[in-house]
Amino acid sequence: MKFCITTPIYYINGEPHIGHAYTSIAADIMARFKRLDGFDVHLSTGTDEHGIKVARTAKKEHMDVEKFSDIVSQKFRDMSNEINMSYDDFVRTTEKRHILSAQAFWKMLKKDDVYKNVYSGWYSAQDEEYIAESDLDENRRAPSGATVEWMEEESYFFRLSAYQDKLLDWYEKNPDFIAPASRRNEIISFVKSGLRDLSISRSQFSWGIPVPVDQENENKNELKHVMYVWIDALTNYITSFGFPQDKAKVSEMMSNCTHIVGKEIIRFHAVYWPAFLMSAGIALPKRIYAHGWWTNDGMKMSKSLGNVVDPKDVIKRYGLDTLRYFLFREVKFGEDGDFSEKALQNRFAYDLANDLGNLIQRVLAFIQKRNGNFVADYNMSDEDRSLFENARSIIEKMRPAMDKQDLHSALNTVWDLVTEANKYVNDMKPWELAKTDVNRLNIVLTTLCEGIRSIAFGLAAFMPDTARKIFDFINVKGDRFSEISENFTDQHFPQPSVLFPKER
Ligand code: ME8
Repeated sequence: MKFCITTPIYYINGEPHIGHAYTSIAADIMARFKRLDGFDVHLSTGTDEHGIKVARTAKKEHMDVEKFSDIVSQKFRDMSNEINMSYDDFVRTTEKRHILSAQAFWKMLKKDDVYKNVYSGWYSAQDEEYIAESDLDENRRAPSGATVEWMEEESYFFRLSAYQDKLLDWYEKNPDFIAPASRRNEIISFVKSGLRDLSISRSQFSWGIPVPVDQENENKNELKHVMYVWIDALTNYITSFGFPQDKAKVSEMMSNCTHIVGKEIIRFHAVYWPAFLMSAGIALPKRIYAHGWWTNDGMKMSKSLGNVVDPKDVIKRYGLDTLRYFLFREVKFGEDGDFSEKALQNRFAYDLANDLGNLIQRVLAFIQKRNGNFVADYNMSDEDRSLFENARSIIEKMRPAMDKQDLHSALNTVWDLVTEANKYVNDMKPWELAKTDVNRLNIVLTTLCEGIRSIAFGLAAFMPDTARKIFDFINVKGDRFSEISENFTDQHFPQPSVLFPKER
């Protein structure tokens, strides 16, 4: 079974920060979970490099825009590696394969849907978005707070107005297409309020993909257009699926594809993109999930305020898996969150070092005291069965939550098992059984090892390094959830190391 998942491709006008890392880690967790569950996964990410915003930033830095793109795009690739993102593809919109793909896509739009006219109106370069007069605030700024500039130029238009009913029909027939529900409602009322045709090319600057019909008319001395940066950017998803080569494969991948985006760009993904795809005759994605926004100590993160959280910094001080855990345990995925050092410290000390770290240490160090030899025994009593069964069914419990992108509930399920296992150690007192009843001791340790293995599988998508260490402590390969149902046999465990050392 195919499972495709994407992140937005990030603008390269600034450095990567915790917000970008958040989306990329979320998509990575979903991709890893599905791989462990036996799916054929394709995870794509990348950088959005064209448009007036990037061209102006490069100019401000006195750099050639191509060179500038290479440097900043590389920083996003570095970030993807630093957060241990298991991407299968990294698309740059300046790559030849993408330019060809975007041009082929343009040509597939229904002829009637594209026409030339003059655009006049407001444009926010910061958002790379056309802003309707009625959407300007009292200071005549875009809803995002960005300044707008008047634009008047010849432009190609996409007949978005013709897609209003088709889109509403699609949303109704596919109730899971947009999530969470609040975003779905927001999009439905936006579309119901009426759709205006969308300007899809720019003629006053050149940092973009040439509109193919214009390129073909080169000799005829026509005004040249480049594609509007959003039609260029959205096409990246099918570029990654091999468009325009094998169109059947692209449609198959699209219909198994989930786009993960921040809530501020849901309209582009849930309105414009499906309309473009309908026009081009390519399958729509399966689902679009919009998550919330992170602030820093209650303030919007911005370069000018100097309060942007750098993931590298957090990783250096607390470790990568602490960051990956914190982001999805602290805040329900889909809602806004506030980043605070104190909250991060608490999660590290209580959940990770104390609950999880101690459980692993106390059980596995105990087995070490017995020379690391572990004799499995499955003659369990009712009191052992409860933990054993919860351990064996952990993935079944996580699956429905993961399928709804409810990462928070899935992670809570793992923590319930951590709590249950800790309580079981306290109740069963293996250190006493060692003196009185070695048979019972073997059963208790077997039950605990089952618990630990399941916890590691539950965490494997969220905290891959930590899970790997735990798997190594208990001789488990850890590359498929199906391993959970294998019985432990008699074996020798290596010395476990401390998972979350207090001093870093
Ligand atoms: O919008 N909290 O790129 P972008 C949570 N190029 N997520 C955040 C965040 C925050 N504070 N800040 C950024 C673009 N993000 C376009 C996308 S896709 C075809 C083109 C994340 O660099 C979140 O996923 O502005 C958001 O949607 C994305 O970064 C915006 O990245």
